Amino acid sequence: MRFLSKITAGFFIALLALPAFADLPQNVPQEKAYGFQPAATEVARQIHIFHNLWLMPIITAIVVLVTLLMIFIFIRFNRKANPEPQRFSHNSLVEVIWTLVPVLILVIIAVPSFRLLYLEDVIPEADLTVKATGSQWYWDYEYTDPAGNPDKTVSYSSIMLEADEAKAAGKPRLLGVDNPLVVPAGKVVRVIVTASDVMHSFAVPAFGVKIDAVPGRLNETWFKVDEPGVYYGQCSELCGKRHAFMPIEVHVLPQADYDAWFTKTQAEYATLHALDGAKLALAN
Ligand SMILES: [Cu+2]
Repeated sequence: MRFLSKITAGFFIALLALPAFADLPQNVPQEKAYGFQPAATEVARQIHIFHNLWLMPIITAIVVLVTLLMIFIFIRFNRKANPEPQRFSHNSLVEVIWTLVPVLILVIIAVPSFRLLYLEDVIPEADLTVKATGSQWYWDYEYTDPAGNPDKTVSYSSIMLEADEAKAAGKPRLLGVDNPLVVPAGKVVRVIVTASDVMHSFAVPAFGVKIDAVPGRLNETWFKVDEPGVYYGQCSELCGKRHAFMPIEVHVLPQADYDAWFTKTQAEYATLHALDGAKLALAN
């Protein structure tokens, strides 16, 4: 009985911790924190509402109910209190109830869940398309143009900074990269995701985005971030020994800054490509 009361007490103390699901103040994971990072997109906000205000109360109520029933049974029907057990094994009414009630609960969960999946899956008309390719162990980003205009495309690799480099750059360890993904604020960004070698997963928690990167296959998702800022994500599909070291860093800039970045980056990389080409020509 003492053991039981300890478990029960532990359970209720754990319940007290539940209201701590408030959003965290920054865009990076916090020391000793749990719960979600602050939502930066409408999709993430809806995911948080679904989890915090819908799923959590339902599962908490179920856990509390089952715990109370268990405690009641332990007290009321133990060998001392109830030395002569009943011999029946079926009760149709009870069986109908314990089948129908869970079905009803699942339907109550399913309806907003499908609504949310629809919101994530149906991409609004995109202002910008970026292709993210996962490779062991970094990401390639490719800005594509639906009209096929080469002046509007640029591609580069995004590789994690080592601890000392990250410190020097003022970026968080294991999350900062050399060339982040850069997108404009307030615009619908469509992300096409694939992989070059094994499966990876493109995930940015603050955006509510997590989608598998599968070799030979294109997956797509989207996000629209209202507030400019720096957001971090990580590969979320176990992909080899450096799986933990291929983070995703996203800079969301006001449109004018984004345009300036794009022009600058394009010029810079075009020069690099030209240099590479010249080197190749010399080598041959
Ligand atoms: Cu991975």
